[in-house]
Amino acid sequence: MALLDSLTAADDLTAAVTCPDATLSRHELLGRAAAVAAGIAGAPAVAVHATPTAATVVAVTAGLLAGVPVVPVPPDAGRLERAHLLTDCGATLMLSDEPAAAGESGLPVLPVSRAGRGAVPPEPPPSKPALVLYTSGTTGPPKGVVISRAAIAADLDALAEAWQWTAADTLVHGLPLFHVHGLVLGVLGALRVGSRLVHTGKATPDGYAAAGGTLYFGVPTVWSRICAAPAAARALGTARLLVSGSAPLPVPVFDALSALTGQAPVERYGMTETLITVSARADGPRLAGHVGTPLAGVRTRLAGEDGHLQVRGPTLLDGYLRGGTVEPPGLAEDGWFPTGDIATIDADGNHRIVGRASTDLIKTGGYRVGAGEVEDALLLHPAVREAAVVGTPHPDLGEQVTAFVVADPVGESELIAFVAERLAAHKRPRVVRMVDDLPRNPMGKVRKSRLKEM
Ligand code: MLC
Ligand code: AMP
Repeated sequence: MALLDSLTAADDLTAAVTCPDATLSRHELLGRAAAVAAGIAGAPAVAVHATPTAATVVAVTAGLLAGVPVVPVPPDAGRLERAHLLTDCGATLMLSDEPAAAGESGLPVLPVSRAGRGAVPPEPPPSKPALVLYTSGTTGPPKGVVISRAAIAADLDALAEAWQWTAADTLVHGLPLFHVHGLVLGVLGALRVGSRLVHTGKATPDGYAAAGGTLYFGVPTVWSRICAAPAAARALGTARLLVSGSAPLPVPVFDALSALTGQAPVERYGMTETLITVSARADGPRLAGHVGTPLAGVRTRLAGEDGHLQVRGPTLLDGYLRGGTVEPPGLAEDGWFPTGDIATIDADGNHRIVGRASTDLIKTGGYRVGAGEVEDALLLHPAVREAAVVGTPHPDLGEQVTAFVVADPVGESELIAFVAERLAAHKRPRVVRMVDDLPRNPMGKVRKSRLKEM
């Protein structure tokens, strides 16, 4: 079924999407998005100032209706990051109700919430790119991952099957609308399945508890905070399914959530490049520390002695955006995508993510942060001579961004603020440690495993 078929078929007047700024019925969402779509038709790509609002839902839907690739831009992206995204992605317009949303890029900003009602255009072909999601690699600035309509449709249908997700559900979450978790699953999933969506603005325990949903999405940090607020956790006991993903859910959080809500969470695993590929099922076992079995249509295998997880199936990216063209991803010789994660698979097919192959990709609060991008930002500071960034264990965030810096006299908070001005908020180091020199191997490469131990 084409990506938007179910949305365009169900043109009803009941509340479909509730965000802190507005509630929209499907009729309102579709009409408004169609009006915006008419204004962007034929654009090479459109940027969206991706605040957690109904305006963002309208803007993204408009891009999908028009068949114009949507590039969600983190609202807190620092100057450097915003400039990189907006030049790299080739967007000629930004959709937002905030006139200043395009920053210094000079892109024209088209408002979305005052749009009237337009006629729904015909569905674009499934092979067309739907989204360009920017995500960090180990080095350099974030890369644009091009994701087709067909990949999204395949992933959402497989998730709906695994989770018994239907139009009778009310989905609740408070995740950012510029990544796979909050946007693809959290918005497009609800629109495709036909379930109501309540976005809580911020992912707080009280917000989740008050929303009265049947299906909840969260990253492990959110679940850990909910467990620390037992009254809120107990209020989720009436929900049908609590889903965790984007980072490892610590076993003590799995256990606490199970005890407080009376049900074990469903864990699932994915990546920007592959969408969600492995998940526990609504009708299957939910094992702490495990992320379940491959979704329908997805195959997985372990390569090499360490158990490098590779995946293949209909949900993979088209490629990375490079210089205006889509460059195919580096696949193993026989077409499998190397995830960079190390995993084990038990006799029943249950997957366990053991860790990442590279120390240069950090997961903090569910956000993926490339060490190289933060190091590059630190090195722009005139006092900084050398910088090495690693993830170190953090009880709330999983990992925290920790920087080791060789520098002329400069305050740690000055360096943190310096990064914050250039990159998104969660990429700021939480800790900066001044050192006389960095541990290096005989080739001169920084020994990051040594830094992690310090
Ligand atoms: C943060 N703060 C700092 C700081 N870092 N202050 C000083 N120095 C630093 N280095 C500030 C923040 O700005 C914030 O301030 C306050 O400290 C608390 O920050 P926080 O602890 O990070 O919490 P919070 O803002 O509440 O966010 C936690 C969170 C968030 C879990 C809600 O991290 C989040 O939404 N994560 C989701 C990421 C996600 O969706 N990933 C999916 C990727 S897709 P203030 O003033 O703002 O309160 C994917 C595929 C898949 O992975 O499998 O799903
Ligand atoms: P991102 O591209 O931001 O989606 O990050 C993808 C990475 O998040 C994966 O490569 C994993 O390292 C990690 N990840 C996602 N879901 C899980 C999970 N359930 N358990 C452990 N790690 C996860």
